[in-house]
Amino acid sequence: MSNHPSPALLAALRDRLGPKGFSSDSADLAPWLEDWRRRYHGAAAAMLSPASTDEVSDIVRFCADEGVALVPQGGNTSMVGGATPGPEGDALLLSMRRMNKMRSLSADANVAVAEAGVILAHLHDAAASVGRRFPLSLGARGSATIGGLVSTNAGGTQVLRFGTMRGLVEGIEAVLPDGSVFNSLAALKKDNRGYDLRQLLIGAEGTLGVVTAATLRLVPAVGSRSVAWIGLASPEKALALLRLLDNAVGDAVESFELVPRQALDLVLRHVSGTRAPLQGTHEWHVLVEAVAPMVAPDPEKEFGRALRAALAIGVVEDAVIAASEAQAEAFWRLRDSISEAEKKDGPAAKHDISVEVSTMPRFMVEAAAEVERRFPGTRVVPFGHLGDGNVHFNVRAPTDAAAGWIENEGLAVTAFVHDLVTAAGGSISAEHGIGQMRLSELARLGDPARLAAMRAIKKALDPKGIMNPGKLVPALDDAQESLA
Ligand code: 2HG
Ligand code: ZN
Repeated sequence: MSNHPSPALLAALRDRLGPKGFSSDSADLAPWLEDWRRRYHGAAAAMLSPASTDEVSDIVRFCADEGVALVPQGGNTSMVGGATPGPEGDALLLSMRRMNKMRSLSADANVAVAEAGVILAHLHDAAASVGRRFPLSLGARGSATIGGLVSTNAGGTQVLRFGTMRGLVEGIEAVLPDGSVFNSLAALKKDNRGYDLRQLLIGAEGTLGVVTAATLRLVPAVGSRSVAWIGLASPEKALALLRLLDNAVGDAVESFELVPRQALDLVLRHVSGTRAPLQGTHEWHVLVEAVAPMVAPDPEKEFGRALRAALAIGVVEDAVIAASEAQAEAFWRLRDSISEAEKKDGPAAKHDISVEVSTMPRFMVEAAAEVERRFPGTRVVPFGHLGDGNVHFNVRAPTDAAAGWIENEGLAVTAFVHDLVTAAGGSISAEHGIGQMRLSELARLGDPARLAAMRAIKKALDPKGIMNPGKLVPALDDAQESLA
């Protein structure tokens, strides 16, 4: 249990950070004390907004001295309440948004060094300005920040070829829970000096320290891209198509996103200016993006040829290749709006699951049938990153569900889904992390050896428990509580 910040600590922090770096004004704090989904409402005595690593280091040192907890936050786009403080009000919110400098950007070295508060879309623009690209992308790219993306090992819609953040981070600078600065920004291809602290900090959700900057891998800019919207009969057919495209155009396929008819309907109903790309009705769709660097020989032709072959052998029901960048963007808007449309439509028990890629089509269809049978009136709308074996297996509440469905019946649905995933050898959190939302489920279903190791690492690096408490690392009694 952490301590409440004393007036002396708050005064010292105010002095150190100045007016731009310290606020205890409730109107300033309010938007940052609630998560994107409006599921978690926290409290904090102040919001600290450092502008440099030195300031972060002093903040952490001052707080460690008094045993006061810190909750790091970037763009506040966590899907699992990972950046929202608890309701007790004894933690301080540590906003990293003012640390938003690109420290360096080199097309020759193929890396960018970005501070934690750099917004993903700004990194995309910066990389493009030197003829390179940072390949990871997601719907929240206009507000998600590098520190949060690193700390959650973010995935998104472009993982297929270049991997998650783990595969794209080449160096890290972080402030550890005693205030010391871990500087490992050098992009060393080989480094065998023991435990890889960088990898430990990636995906640690701020529980082992605060990421202040990262060295990120850049890849060649897009020479041309082919974006297609494809209608098909089943997830099995979708996976067959992915293998077919793999053979035809290799790793040019960078996105392979599954969209069920119901998810498309939600977007068309709730998001203005959207229209269905295909004329007929299809139970399933995939959005495919194939990218070729500047030098590739006529990739569009190969991609079109492969799709026509898929159509001829019945893998695909119908398909349209975007005829312009504007049309490609319109296809992507349909995909990227699913979360928003779903939120507008009503309550759902959300799940972010993975199983082995080859087993996902069958798993998701069978699991959806079992859920709908066991919980009459629910509808499963699984969508997302089929090419990564990761779908958002979201279960919509029955239309006549009472208020509070998520916190009541929804919990039983979640336990049921997670039991099925665990039995299939999969993960209950493929890309969104654990935060506070999945803590009790991780405690209930996590491998005991893994949980014991996580607790031991947390205790060793953060003995006072001041870094983002109540997130990611389950306490021994966390299996009792649950929130979908
Ligand atoms: C996506 O893939 C995001 O669109 C959000 O990870 C998923 O809202 C969701 O369940
Ligand atoms: Zn996703």
